[in-house]
Amino acid sequence: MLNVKDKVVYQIYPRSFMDSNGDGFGDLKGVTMKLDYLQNLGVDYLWLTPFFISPQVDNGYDVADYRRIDPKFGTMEDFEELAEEAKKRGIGLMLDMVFNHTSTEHEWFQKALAGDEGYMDYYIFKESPKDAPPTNWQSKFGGNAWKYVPALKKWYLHLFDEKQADLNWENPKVREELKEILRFWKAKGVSGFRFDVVNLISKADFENDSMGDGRSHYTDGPHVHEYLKELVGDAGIEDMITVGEMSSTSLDNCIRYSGADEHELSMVFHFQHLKVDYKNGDKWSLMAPDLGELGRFFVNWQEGMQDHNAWDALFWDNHDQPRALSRFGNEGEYWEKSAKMLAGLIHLMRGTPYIYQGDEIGMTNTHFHDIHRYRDVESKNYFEILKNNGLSEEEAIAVVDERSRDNGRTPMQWSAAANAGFSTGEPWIEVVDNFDRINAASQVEDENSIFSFYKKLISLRKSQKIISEGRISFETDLPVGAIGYTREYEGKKLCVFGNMTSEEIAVNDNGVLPAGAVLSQNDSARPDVRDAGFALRPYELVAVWG
Ligand code: TEU
Repeated sequence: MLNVKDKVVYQIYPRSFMDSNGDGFGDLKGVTMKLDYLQNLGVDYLWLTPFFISPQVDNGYDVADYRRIDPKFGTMEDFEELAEEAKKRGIGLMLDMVFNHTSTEHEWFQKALAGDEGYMDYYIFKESPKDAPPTNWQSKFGGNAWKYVPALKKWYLHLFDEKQADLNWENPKVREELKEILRFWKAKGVSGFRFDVVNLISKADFENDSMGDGRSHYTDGPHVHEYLKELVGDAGIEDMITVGEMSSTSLDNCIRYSGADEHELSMVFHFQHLKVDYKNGDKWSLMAPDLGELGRFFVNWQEGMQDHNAWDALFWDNHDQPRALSRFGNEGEYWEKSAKMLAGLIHLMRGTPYIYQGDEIGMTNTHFHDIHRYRDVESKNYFEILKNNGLSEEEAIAVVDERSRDNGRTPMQWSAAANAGFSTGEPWIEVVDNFDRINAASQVEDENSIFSFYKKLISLRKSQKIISEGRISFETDLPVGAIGYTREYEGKKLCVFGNMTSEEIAVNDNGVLPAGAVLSQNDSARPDVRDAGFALRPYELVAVWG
């Protein structure tokens, strides 16, 4: 298997990254225009979220043709140019494969709708009276997960939007089709793949869920490991970089998805750390982050994955998440410090770090406060659901402001120019109004900027094997709000502490800190950190080598 331990991936949401033709919509040529910026940052791979033909009901996660490029994003020539130019700069491309479902506009689904039984078997159609869906499962975007088709007198399953129909992986023909798609893109020279919600592909049964929303019936299902091994093996992608997005998964399953000897994936995304501010586990119920829970998550998963030689993707943000800086950091007084602390905390851990576009310059949530300024299907659905559940407009929008996926989807803030330098036209979604202060142009040359701190973290991973290869063990007796761990490699040590609060936190380390270099957010030495019992300043990150 490919060694991914010293690699860093940068995630691009193309529609919001850079618009080359002024239509307000980011495109592939826009990505090519920014390759020098990405090379300067020092990343190894770009994960591009879907740019395939799609009605864009779920921003491209509803694919209608996996081999063709949506004209909104450009052409196949644009893609080839991007791949070639990236390669010249030592950067590989990872494509996003949405294989749990297709758009209902996909040719396969259209044939199914026309009554072609072969293609009906590509999806999950069930019989049930027209007023009684086959099960009580809930769609992840709200409402029942089944849609009735009168002409067929059948229901089809959609775990996401009703325009996203779940594929039937039990059908070997479906699995063959998907392998062919991987072979197609491999032949185009891509370096790897990200697999969307890939732990949902094997449905256990189609029974009512008496306890919950249905997820126990299809999450990490009975054949998922078998199907993944088959897909990866047959498509010949075992030596490529691969990452699976795992929804509501377990440590045991992640150990299998990414275990060194399992022949499934290079690594996994999982989300337990991004649910620590969900009240009673409900994304749409606000609560301050439970930092004790966050600390326990890191201990259990980092050490648990290590114990079984499995590998994590390290990330705070992606296109489905509010900005971690707004969520766990501080947008005001400690904007810069908390952005750097959050970055350092995960970049020095065991796993492969992912940077989501804009994190490297400290981008924040939208603060739109008006449902009409939001674009995401999930945000719009839940705004209505919250109101139906009795919340006032004001209360509902306050929740959407905190939790909307659009928080991570606003245009990349390149400069203080109009539309943050993203587009000369009107952007498909508004730019956050802090772009005059928070933008790439003001940071690239500044050696104390957030951007430069990310650059340093990336180059450290490449020069210090203790970061890419070292063992990790966590300090479990720190006060809540502080996270601390030690990496060890060939007799050397690296101790890392982060303060996730705006209060000082006393760390009693009994003088065990090693006597080497110190990294802190301002790169100014902190000689006092080696005193037994030093105080971590608000949002401070301290890393000490020995
Ligand atoms: O997301 C999967 C997923 O379940 C969550 O990230 C979800 O969007 C969120 O928790 C809802 O609260 C993936 C993609 O990343 C996302 O953009 C797609 O909408 C989704 O799959 C369907 O393809």
